[in-house]
Amino acid sequence: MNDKPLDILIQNACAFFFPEGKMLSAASYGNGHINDTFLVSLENKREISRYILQRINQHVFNDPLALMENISGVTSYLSRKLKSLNRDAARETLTLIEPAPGQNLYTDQEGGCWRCFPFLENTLCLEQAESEADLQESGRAFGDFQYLLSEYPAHTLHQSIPYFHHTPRRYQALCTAAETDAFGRASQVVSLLQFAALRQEKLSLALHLLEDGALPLRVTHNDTKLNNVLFDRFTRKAVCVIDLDTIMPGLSLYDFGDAIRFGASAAPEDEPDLSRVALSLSLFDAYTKGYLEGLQGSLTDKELDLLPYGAWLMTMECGIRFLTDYLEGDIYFKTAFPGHNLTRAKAQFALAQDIEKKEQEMKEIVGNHR
Ligand code: ADP
Ligand code: GN1
Ligand code: MG
Repeated sequence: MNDKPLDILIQNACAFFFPEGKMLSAASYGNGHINDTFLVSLENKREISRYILQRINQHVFNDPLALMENISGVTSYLSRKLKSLNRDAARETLTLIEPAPGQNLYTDQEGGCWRCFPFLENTLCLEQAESEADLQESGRAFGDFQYLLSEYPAHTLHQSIPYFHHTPRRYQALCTAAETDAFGRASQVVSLLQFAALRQEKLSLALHLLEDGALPLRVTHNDTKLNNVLFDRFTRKAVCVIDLDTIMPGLSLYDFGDAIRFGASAAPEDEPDLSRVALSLSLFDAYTKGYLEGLQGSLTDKELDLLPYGAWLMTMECGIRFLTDYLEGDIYFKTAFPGHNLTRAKAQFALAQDIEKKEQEMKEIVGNHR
């Protein structure tokens, strides 16, 4: 790391979380699109250990205290629950580092907010499933996570991002961004805007069913990408669901759908060659099997019926969000090259189109596992 001020901010954050510790090294880590994540190694009480230190993205999360209250509440609940089931709480849930009770957030001289977790050693974080078993495992982990939280007092959770999966609002934001066209990019994306406009009505279905009481509100993770699960390096079993920033009351369709969007696609979410973008039905099958196993039969018939729709909805929503960010000048998602958000949006819409063609097969697969 060459950035001197950042180096100092990291050292100060380590001094807050480990008043008696000595930082040995720190480096940027992982492929998250939102927070600044660092792997730090430090000596504390004569032992060398590694930690994940994160600077919270305050453009995305504008109430870090509320966000940390959610994470603290959920991780301590999960820890108690796992212990009561004789499971390994130190490994199967994230644990916040607190130098004193309740002190899990450090605010630096610039107003940046930091938190710290033990680095889960001997784990793997996958950007793409290498086998159907990998995806099935991630499904089991997210299903289990939702199951473990099924009695969590949902009303105590803050909305860390209000209207996060309110797809019709996401579509409205896209229309506004296209009308404003602050970066003169709208003319390049006319066919993508048309693609979304043609599907506008179908974007509201899940929320209508929620309003009508046909779908239950649950405690959901809301960001169920494969790289938000850690796998045991030796057994290749999923051990821990991470990235708990968006835990909020939501629909099971969101968690199922987002995981399919990312993990059951034959290509990465930013694949430039659209001929390679397609839903893999074998990966869809594997995830469905694992997810329903983890949930131990707790979904309603209506939720099961709508799982394929959830996959379509989350893929459309993510494409809409990438496209909006492109039109707004790439201010939300981290990007690696100019036009990255546009490439991502094109890939998501291509995937949504393929999902439309495979709806019947997806329904049959869900039918086989219910
Ligand atoms: P973002 O919100 O930016 O996606 P994440 O919380 O998902 O941030 O963290 C980014 C990456 O850091 C993860 O994908 C994973 O590779 C790694 N990571 C996060 N927490 C841990 C942990 N406790 N142990 C090991 N790796 C972790
Ligand atoms: C972001 O934080 P990360 O990289 O796990 C985003 C998700 C998107 C995803 C697209 C808080 O997830 O909603 O689906 O990128 N998280 C937030 O890859 O907006
Ligand atoms: Mg993440």
